[in-house]
Amino acid sequence: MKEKDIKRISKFLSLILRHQPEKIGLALDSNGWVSTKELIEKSENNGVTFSKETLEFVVTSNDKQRFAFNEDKTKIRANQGHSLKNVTIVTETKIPPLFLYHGTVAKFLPSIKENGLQKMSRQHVHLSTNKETAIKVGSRRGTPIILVVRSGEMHQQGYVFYLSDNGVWLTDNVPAKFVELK
Ligand code: HQG
Repeated sequence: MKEKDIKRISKFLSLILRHQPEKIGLALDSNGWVSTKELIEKSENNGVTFSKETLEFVVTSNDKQRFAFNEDKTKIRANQGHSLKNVTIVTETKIPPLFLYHGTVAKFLPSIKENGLQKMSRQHVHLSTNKETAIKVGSRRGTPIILVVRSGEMHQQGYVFYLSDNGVWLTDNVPAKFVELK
């Protein structure tokens, strides 16, 4: 299978499983799952055709492990990144490392300095344990700026963190006083 086709299906899955399942007449359950069979059928009805084997390949080969099947692979969901409001993916709170990183771009800095890091259209602020990931995330929008979040201190003060199944640290918001410019 061509890289280009894998990417196209992966992007389509991100759209459907994180943001707009209704676009193809799907509804996610309260934990973000949909029937694998229904996903394949409804995608095909909407002009995006792939087999179960292709779907499995896209899921397992995904660079960020964005998607996951349940045990018997009858259901699939995205591991993080949702903008849909009524879906709960991460439930277990976790103690974060002392510092976490966030990649952004210069034009957002004045607002971040004033308002802290906000979840914007997603369910959570996304943070990573390593700078390299933050550089990649920031690079999606231009020259990356890396921010360091004093997550250990936040935790001590009662802020709650979650860790998605694919290793992304999530929190509701990061007040400006915990954010440092690297
Ligand atoms: C910025 C991708 C102004 C924030 C990535 C970011 C990630 C503010 C943008 C995942 C702000 C939101 C998430 C404030 C935050 N004022 N701007 N107060 N607070 N921002 O896409 O973290 O490939 O919702 O810096 O790799 O960029 O899709 O968040 O630039 O893991 O799996 O507002 O999405 O994953 O953008 O990316 P996003 P993000 P996937």
